[in-house]
Amino acid sequence: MTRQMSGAKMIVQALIDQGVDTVFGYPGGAVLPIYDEIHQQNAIRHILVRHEQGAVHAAEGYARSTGKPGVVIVTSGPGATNAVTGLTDALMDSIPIIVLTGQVPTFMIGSDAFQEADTVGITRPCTKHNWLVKETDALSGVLHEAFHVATQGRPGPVLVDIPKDVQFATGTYNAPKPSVSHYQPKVKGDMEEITELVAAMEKAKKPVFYTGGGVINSGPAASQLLRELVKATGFPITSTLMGLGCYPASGENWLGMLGMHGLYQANMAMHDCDLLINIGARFDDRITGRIDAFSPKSTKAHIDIDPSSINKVIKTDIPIVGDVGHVLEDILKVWKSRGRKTNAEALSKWWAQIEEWKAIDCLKFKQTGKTIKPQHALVRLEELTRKHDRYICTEVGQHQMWAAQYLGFEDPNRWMTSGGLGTMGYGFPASIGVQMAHPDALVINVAGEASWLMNMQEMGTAVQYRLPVKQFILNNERLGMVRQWQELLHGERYSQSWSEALPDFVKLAEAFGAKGILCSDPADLDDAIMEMITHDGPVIFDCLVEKHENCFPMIPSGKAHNEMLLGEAQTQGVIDSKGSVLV
Ligand SMILES: Cc1cc2nc3c(=O)[nH]c(=O)nc-3n(C[C@H](O)[C@H](O)[C@H](O)COP(=O)(O)OP(=O)(O)OC[C@H]3O[C@@H](n4cnc5c(N)ncnc54)[C@H](O)[C@@H]3O)c2cc1C
Ligand SMILES: Cc1ncc(C[n+]2csc(CCOP(=O)(O)OP(=O)(O)O)c2C)c(N)n1
Repeated sequence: MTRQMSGAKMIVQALIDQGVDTVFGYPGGAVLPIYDEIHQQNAIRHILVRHEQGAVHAAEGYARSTGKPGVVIVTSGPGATNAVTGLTDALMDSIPIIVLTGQVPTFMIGSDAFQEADTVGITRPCTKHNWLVKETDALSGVLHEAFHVATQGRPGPVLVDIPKDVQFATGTYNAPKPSVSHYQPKVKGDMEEITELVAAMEKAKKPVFYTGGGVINSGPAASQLLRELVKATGFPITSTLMGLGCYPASGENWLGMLGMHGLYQANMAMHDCDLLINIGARFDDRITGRIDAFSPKSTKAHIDIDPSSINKVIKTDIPIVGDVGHVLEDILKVWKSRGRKTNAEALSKWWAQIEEWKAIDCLKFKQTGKTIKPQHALVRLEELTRKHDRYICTEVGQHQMWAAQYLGFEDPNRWMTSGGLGTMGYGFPASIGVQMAHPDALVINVAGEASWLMNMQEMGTAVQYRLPVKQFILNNERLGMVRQWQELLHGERYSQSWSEALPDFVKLAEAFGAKGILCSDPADLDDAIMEMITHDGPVIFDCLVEKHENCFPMIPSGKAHNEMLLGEAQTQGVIDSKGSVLV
């Protein structure tokens, strides 16, 4: 169906036709025609953030928690440049985002016009694809293509830069048509390679599933198929930070997260396994540690929708390009048709070894004295909230790793964190995006005080839209993760890692018209958390915690999986594969 309308109207129409219900944005001169159209309709809700970085992270939170793309509208120049951190974050973590930027009129491009920036140039390296639209007739086609590119294959951020004269002019609007795009990523895996993997699974003595964000990207059906495969084979399963929830934390075969701050048993299983099955993960350096010592004895299979991910970091023996959901379905079919075989005797020995590793209890800690340990705060938060319809966001630092370790995720899309870019300031706006998508859910952002301050202006957004987001700040008055590295790796020289001149968070909450809660005594913690979750508006929870607590386990960068540092409670030191202290 085609219709004549202005470019600005086309933008709103295309969003409606793409099923968008919410956009996050901030107006300015170069997008005023679009905002004029937004004002005259009710189909799409616009959320006015307080900073464009906040808009993109909110859209990321919306996208990750729903599986639908997030949409952002910002103005030219500073509006676009403020969006760059969010775009890079979404690119690193494969989050589908469509960012629409205003641009100076086409006839002024290149003249150093007011609020002109080379937005497509600046964002080319941090988007999956971007477009500058110079003709109104081309606009609707580009907008539909933008949604297709953002969501198909490996998801990611895209940007459409739209000059103001293109927004004002009248042109032909085309409704979206299925399958007109040239971009058609391969979703079905090659059956020969799938059969090779199944044959390896039948023989494996020490297999492990290493799963990641790709399982979440593939959708809830992929997580169900993964659960079926794990149950059917009895293999142990671990996951990256980005994959938490793809297999339930309460599941029998769960080893916990792996990697730099992963669990002892997960890292040891990765190191000692003979068959490593990577399902939608990308061999990130927080996982591999020292490359030449990474899982040295295993045959490696890698299922990934992005061919460029395969062999990028680690050489793979069985590469399978395809969508996790499709490939898992085929693996199960082939495995069942060949008689559902596994090497049961070897597997039971493998599990016995894993149980020994688990017995080290690498997350053990002692809550003693009058100061709250951050781990204890999270254990109590978990206990008091896990039965709720709960979504967790985080900022970046120690609190993020503790949240990954001590909170349990039973389902996909419940955990929003900045993994690849590690963007302090991500969590608060992300929690706003999540709450917009799930108005009745309990949405908690586990934060460090330093990260949280990076986008604290979004308190205004939370209050304006009555979003009851809970900001659970583990306040150690330190840039904790930086301080930890300085303690362990830089001779305790604490260069610039203090959070000085901190605000009174209770007064800050009140200044915005929200509720503030201060808690410093372990004895008050449960009541204070209950007060937070039962309050029906936004809350800043200032939890004063132990200042010099370190996050363990930790694999120092450049070390191997079996060279983990453990905390005092587990015999601090570097331990070898049998659990004995090396240094
Ligand atoms: C302070 C800090 C500490 C960290 N420590 C750890 C740690 O200890 N452990 C840890 O795990 N991480 C840690 N991280 C996160 C880490 O940096 C990476 O972000 C993370 O490990 C990457 O996860 P992933 O491999 O699952 O990849 P993702 O970034 O989620 O990538 C997903 C992969 O799946 C593919 N894919 C996407 N969609 C599909 C689909 N539909 N089908 C098939 N494939 C698909 C993509 O092409 C990509 O290769 C830390 C981050 C920070 C900030
Ligand atoms: C935007 C940005 N700047 C710097 C860093 C480097 N960095 C990683 S963690 C961290 C400290 C975070 O402190 P806080 O938010 O208080 O959390 P904590 O580690 O204390 O839990 C810093 C500075 C980063 N990840 N992101």
